Amino acid sequence: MTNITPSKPIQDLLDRASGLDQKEGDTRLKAVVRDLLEQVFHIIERHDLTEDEVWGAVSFLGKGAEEYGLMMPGVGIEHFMDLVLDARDEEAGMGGGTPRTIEGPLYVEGAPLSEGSATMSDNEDEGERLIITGVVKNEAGDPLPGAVVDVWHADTRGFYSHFDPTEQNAPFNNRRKIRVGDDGRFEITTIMPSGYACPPGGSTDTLMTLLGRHAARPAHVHFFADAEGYRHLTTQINIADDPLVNDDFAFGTRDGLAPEITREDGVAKIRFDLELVSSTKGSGERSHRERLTA
Ligand code: MBD
Ligand code: FE
Repeated sequence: MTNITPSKPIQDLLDRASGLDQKEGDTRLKAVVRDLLEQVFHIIERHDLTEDEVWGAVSFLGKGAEEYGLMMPGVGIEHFMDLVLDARDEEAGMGGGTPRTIEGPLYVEGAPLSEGSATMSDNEDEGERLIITGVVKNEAGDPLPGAVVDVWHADTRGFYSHFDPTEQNAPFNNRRKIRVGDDGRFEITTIMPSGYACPPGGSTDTLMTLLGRHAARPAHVHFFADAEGYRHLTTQINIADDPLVNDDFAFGTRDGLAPEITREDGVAKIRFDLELVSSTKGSGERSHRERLTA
């Protein structure tokens, strides 16, 4: 193993490559780019990477670009961001509420809005009927009238509308927004989703295979929750009896996010309350990541 990265010529190279010797440019970005480049240099040396490996990595990252939305959760960065945000909230004395967890890449802006309750399914889907009820409330347990929950999930094959390789999902099938009334309650009538598997042979699937991992998620239902004066919440419930519930390739399962399922007359029922934290106690609005709008 060589170790030239700490040497003066390479440290000078890093300074120049990241524009530290230039007046123009973005100071914060320069600092980040310098650290990033130094890590890359260090990794190349530490693992004795060959030219072919370096260019192979460039090619992989280039071809994989359209799957970065899957790669980020797959390698744990999206979950890590949740843990960082948790730690920042905690540090500021602003912890609590329903745990956040990853959004994933499959949200679509523009779902139909209804009051209090919604039937999610537009497609005929021969699956188990599922009813999810809950209350949007604050830390004191008071309901939050006017709060909006935005819900999305896969169909019984694990496919989402707008991302369905078979194109059988109607636009906004299994995507709804619900505005809650004075009691804070929402009721979702839908069909039990299946877990999600990354496109076979795609970049993420390939990377996971090379890491000796699988590329699948347990069945889950995504939520955004927003109320005036409260911190935005991005979360999910994972279906507790899915075999992958604690083996999610995207690390989305967290304590408190796999609520009990009860079954009555062939209908599965889940109770899931969304507890929001006062935004005078927190940073968070929803991230401005790129999203599909339809
Ligand atoms: C999903 O449905 C998802 O929620 C995540 C995080 C990654 C891939 C597919
Ligand atoms: Fe998902």
